[in-house]
Amino acid sequence: MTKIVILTGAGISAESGIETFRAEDGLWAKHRVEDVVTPEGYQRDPKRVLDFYNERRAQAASVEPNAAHFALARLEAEHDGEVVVITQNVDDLHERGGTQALYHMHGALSGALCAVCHHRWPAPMQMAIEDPCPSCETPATRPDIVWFGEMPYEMDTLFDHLTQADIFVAIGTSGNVYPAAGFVAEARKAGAHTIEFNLEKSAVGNQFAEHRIGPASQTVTDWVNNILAT
Ligand code: BV8
Repeated sequence: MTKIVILTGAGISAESGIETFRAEDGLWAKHRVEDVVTPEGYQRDPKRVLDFYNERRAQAASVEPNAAHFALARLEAEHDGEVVVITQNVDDLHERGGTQALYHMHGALSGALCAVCHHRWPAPMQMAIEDPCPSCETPATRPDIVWFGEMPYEMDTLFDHLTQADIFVAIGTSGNVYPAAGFVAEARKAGAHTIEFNLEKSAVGNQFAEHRIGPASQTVTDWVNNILAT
């Protein structure tokens, strides 16, 4: 019974119409990272940050999961071993594609967090900085998202999954951001077979035993079909 652990990045959502970070026309071409994906940026100009995530929350709500999301849900439903998806993405396309065992290690657009008392609640579609926290009533609302310099969620659990993986797969991630980019090394150390699905080799591509180059909607679907056929 092989356990399969899958890490996904912005590239798995690209064919659904959600821009990635590092493509020429991507998010980092329009916004400075330090302004919108750091706690300092939020302190400096919370409205700019909330607007950035309001825009992405609206975009995510307007697109659909693609064949790669559905293929991963089918793999989880039909594979006889455990399948776990760890996503760096904050959209809800894996959920809407049917994946159950899912970790949003960088948080999710669907979550709101109080920057003062750390209360969490379901995010409204549009966040406003004057929204009072439902718990402490301070107007300090922020998206429940992990910014640079903040600790990704459930890291102990994620490392447990990595050490138990028989197959570790990374789909649509450029391998620039840690600790996610270090997962392949952890999985290899534990003896997993490693496969990278991308349009090109990522920054940690040399650490993978196998590469499937092409659009994830095609390469992931083909991979799942032949895993389930054997
Ligand atoms: C932490 C928020 C510690 C959500 C994000 C020096 C060395 C090592 C590390 C560091 C360092 N200096 C600083 C660090 C730490 C830092 C980091 O890694 N910096 C990098 C830039 C060097 N990391 C952190 O700060 C992390 N926290 O380390 O905490 C700590 C310790 C103790 C106590 C407290 C803290 C937190 C990192 C999380 C930051 N948040 N986003 C959001 O707004 O979305 S990062 C953001 O970029 C995403 O979340 C994602 O994780 C990340 C990478 O993006 P990708 O998903 O890879 O997307 P990208 O566009 O880059 O690539 C897309 C890929 O898809 C491409 O390869 C492309 O070819 C491919 N593709 C495109 N289309 C397709 C496709 N593939 C297949 N099919 C297609 N159709």
